[in-house]
Amino acid sequence: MSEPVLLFGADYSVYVRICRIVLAEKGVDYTLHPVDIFADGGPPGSYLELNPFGRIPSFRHGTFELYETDAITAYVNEAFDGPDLMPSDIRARARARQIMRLADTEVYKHLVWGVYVPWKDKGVLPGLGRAGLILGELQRLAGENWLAGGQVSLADAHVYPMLTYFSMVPEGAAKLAQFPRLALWMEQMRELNSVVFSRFSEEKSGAGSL
Ligand SMILES: N[C@@H](CCC(=O)N[C@@H](CS)C(=O)NCC(=O)O)C(=O)O
Repeated sequence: MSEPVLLFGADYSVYVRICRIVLAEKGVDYTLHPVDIFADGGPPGSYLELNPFGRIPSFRHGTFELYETDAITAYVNEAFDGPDLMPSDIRARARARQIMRLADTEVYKHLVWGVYVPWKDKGVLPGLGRAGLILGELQRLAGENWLAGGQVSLADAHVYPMLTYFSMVPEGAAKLAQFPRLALWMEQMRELNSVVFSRFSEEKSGAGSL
């Protein structure tokens, strides 16, 4: 499949970064087409033809268009050569999917929007809420080396950008350190080229913006 691959979104976005990590792990050449959802007046009207909800990312491969990150990453994993980013074992695959949904429903909602965003936007830390529960559960579910087993999977790509923002909050980093296997996994992730190449600007500059 040599049709061009385009990813639409912004490099500050958790969900865009998930796709970028997956594309890089698969070795897929792609162009990141910038779409800023926080621009005055929102994203350009033409973007709504790709995603009528105005959320990022969206994806195009040739003429095939998709939005929703889990659909994009599953498609990329299946449509391109490169390592299979879902475990072959049925139960490990189920675990990967469980972890990804947990990331969407708990990590993104409570640790990114509930902790990082108010801290960054208003300098307010509303409390860590259910961080202990969420991190404990992630650590309990995690495999030996990577989240869903012996190899990097879509689950690793899904969780890492979210926990990166959480760990930019000093109290978040301290909380994460209480879960040593998870903290070790974060360190391991940080070394991957796919993760280095998709770094948030705050990781490079120390500033803060979602
Ligand atoms: N369920 C969507 C969530 C994507 C999402 O929430 N993206 C954020 C940026 S990280 C966004 O576009 N937010 C703007 C909005 O919700 O209006 C997916 O998996 O792609």
